[in-house]
Amino acid sequence: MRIGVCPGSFDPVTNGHVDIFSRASKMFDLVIAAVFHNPNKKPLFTMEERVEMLNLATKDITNIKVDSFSGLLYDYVLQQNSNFIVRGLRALSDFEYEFQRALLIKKIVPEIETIFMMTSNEYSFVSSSSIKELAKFGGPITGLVPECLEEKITKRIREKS
Ligand code: COD
Repeated sequence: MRIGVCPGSFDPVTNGHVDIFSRASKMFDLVIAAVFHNPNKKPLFTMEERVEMLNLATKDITNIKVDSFSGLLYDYVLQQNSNFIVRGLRALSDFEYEFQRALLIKKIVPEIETIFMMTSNEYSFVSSSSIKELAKFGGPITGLVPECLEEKITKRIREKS
């Protein structure tokens, strides 16, 4: 069984993320959307909320599992019996960071391949941080995040601002 792991913070999940999951689901038997628990960061949404939101956002993808992990990504990938990390690429700035990480992981665990998927045109400018900034100042996030989560995301961002 070919398993692809899509790791991220997903704070919050955007349509750019969902687009990557959906396209990856056509390449793998199972896609795992894995939320990283970073003890050094204070996210806008708790781990449980991010997992729940991902479950709602991906309800139409039949071969996806939502999970969370802490520690090193490559350990998690191996624990899941996978050899594939799937990452999305937007701008050149993504490339530099991703390139270094992929090479580092490859050096430590040669059997793990990192696969990069180009962002779709309509989501190339979408990021969790831009959603947070936009909503904070009253901008519209319609079409940038899953419709079923729009209200929850807007409400939380405005409450915390
Ligand atoms: N279009 C396409 N792809 C997108 C878009 C978009 N609009 N927006 C985001 N993406 C992609 C990102 O490029 C990324 O691939 C993925 O979606 C998730 O994005 P984020 O921003 O939610 O998550 P990140 O990039 O902050 O996640 C970082 C990790 C949690 C993966 C990383 O910190 C990690 O692996 N941590 C574990 C510790 C570890 O192993 N460190 C590395 C040692 S080498």
